Amino acid sequence: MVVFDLDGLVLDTETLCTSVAAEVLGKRGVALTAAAHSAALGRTPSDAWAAVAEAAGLAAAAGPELLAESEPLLRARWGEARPMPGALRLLRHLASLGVPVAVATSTPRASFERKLAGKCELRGLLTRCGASVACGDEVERGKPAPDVFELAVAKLLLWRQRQQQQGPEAAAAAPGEGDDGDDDGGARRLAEARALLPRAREALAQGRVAVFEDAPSGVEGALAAGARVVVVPSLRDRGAYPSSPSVAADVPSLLAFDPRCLGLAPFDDLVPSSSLPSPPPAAAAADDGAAAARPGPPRPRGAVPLDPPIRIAGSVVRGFGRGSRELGIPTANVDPDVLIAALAEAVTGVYVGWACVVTRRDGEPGGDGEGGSGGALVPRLAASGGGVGGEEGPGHPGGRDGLPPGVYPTAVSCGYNPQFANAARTLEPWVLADYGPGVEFYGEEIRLVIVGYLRPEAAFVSVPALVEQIHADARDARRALADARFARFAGDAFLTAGTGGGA
Ligand code: RBF
Ligand code: MG
Repeated sequence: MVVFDLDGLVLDTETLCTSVAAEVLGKRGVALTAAAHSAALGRTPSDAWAAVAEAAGLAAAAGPELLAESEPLLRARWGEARPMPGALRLLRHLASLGVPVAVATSTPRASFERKLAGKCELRGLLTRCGASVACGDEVERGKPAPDVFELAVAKLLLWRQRQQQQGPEAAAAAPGEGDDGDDDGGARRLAEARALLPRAREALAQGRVAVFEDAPSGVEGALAAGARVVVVPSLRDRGAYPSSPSVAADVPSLLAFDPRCLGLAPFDDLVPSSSLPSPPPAAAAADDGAAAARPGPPRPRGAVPLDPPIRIAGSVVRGFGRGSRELGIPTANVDPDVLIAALAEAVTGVYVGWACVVTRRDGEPGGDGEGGSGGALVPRLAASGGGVGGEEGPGHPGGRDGLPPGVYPTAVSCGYNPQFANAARTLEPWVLADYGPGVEFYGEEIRLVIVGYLRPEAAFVSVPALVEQIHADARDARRALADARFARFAGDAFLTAGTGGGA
């Protein structure tokens, strides 16, 4: 049995919560500090706002006020929350294996419904076992108490009991299996599930339940319930997470999770990348220390397909200047504000994708990437040679500085560059083309369709070892992008359309 947390693990609600929290705190002249964020993560809304109020040094009464003020703002925006990368893939895999899944969330039932409204496949996968969803308003104590995890398991046991009594079809279609805890059927089912709590605790104690969590309070609750825990941290502060032998895996992204660590069949969707031997192992991985200390089974060489791919457009900003000067790897750093809006703070890793650079034709110097303002945006090629399958070679018309237009294979690094312990997250596409000297993208708009995940970010024994790994990533990117599953995205309308409207 596998139990999923929702917020920050399956759904990117973090970005929304952070923006609304900043808004309501801002009115009081207070900023959302890392400590407040960390204290609130994973908790029920009233616990979360109480923690934020306390961390911000506000009066105790501010907690309920902040809750009341934020609730309508969030309610209107839950639909915007996107699935976290790798969540659908994992849920599809578990469904194909017939592994029962449940949800244990701090969110109240009504918010759960709003967050998943319109996300039919995700909702279907999360609720396929008789809607075994335990919500924050169905238990006395929220996380870090174990209650909501125990209730989720009890709901799964109830589903299984019904299946055995009535056969699978009847259990799936049983009346009263709606999710609404308010109607009589829902209330009766909740009572029936509660009656199974002792058996749920037994199953947990026997190690038959794995929980996926992103928040320290959730990890604590899952461990207290006796579950094996897969930690996919939303916070960079490793010290915030309890450690325990019951932590089955600690991965920076669901995309890096290998089901074999729970004794399940591996994924079979990897797009083959480099045929070369694996690069030298990382000495340490600052952004996933626990995972590095406990290496799992060897990772197969290949890229994990992102479905849907991640589409990002933004202006190119100056990075640390390290890329080209120190490493010989000229990355075209994307505007950090675009990155913050597009991908949850916790999303990091090395990816492969397609890129094109878009130039303003009407003499607009590009500036701050206000896509759509000013003159027409014309896709052009970033550099010469090495285009799609080598077809965009010399002689292709257009572009300035002799750089023909086109779409290029790209290796993308997203994260905190643990080798250099950066404080801020960067999105650094390395457009794989033959750069002439002095080619600059600064101020221009880059469009990216990120289609595959290669590996977690890491720190290496030395900078040359990092550079060697980055070159291996580039080879992996070229090889994987030649596969039909990735190659087709070179023609993605997001890249080829001539108008703005990116980010
Ligand atoms: N930086 C790291 O600290 N760890 C990495 O694992 C890492 N992987 C990268 C992979 C690729 C394909 C690229 C283009 C960059 C990577 N970087 C990584 C970022 C690199 O450190 C960065 O480009 C320079 O520090 C310049 O800012
Ligand atoms: Mg969470």
